[in-house]
Amino acid sequence: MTRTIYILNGPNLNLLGKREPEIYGHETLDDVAAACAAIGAEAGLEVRLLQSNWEGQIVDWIHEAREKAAGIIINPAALTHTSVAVLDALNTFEGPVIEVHISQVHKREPFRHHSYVSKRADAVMAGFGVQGYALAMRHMGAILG
Ligand code: CA2
Repeated sequence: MTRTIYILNGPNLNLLGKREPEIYGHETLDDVAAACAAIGAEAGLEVRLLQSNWEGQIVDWIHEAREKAAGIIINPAALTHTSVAVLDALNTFEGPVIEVHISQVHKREPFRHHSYVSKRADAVMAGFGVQGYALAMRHMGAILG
C-alpha cells in the first residue's frame, strides 16, 4: 500500500511568497514542501508537492494519484471556483481528500465562496495561512495511521 500524499497546487501558487504577502504570506511552496515532508516523516508518509497553472495537468496528477497516493491535499486556487473537471477527477480518487485555502475565502469576494472541490473534499481548511497545509498533513497522519 502506498504511503505517499500528493499535495496539488493550482494556478498562480508558484508565486507564493513572492507576490501579495499581505494575503498569502512570505513562505514559498518550497517552504510548504519542507514543512509537510517533516510532518509526514513522523507518520511514515512521503510527500509529493506539485504545482501547475494548467487545469489539465492537475486532472492528470489526480489520475496518477489513483495509483500512487494514499491521500490528496489540494489547493486548487482559482480552479476551486470554476472547475467541474477537477471535481470529476477527485470523485475517481478513493482515498482522503483535504481542500486547503491559505486565505479565508469566505471573508473575500462572493465569487470565492463557492467551491466545486468541496463537493468531494473530506475536510476543508481556510484562513490558516500556509500552516493549513501542515495541519492537513497532520490530519492525514492521524487518519492513515
Ligand atoms: O486562499 C487560497 O489559497 C486560494 O486558493 C488562492 C487562490 C484564490 O483564487 C482562491 O480564491 C483562494 C489564488 C492563488 C494565487 O496565488 C498567489 C500567491 C501569491 C501571490 C499571488 C498569487
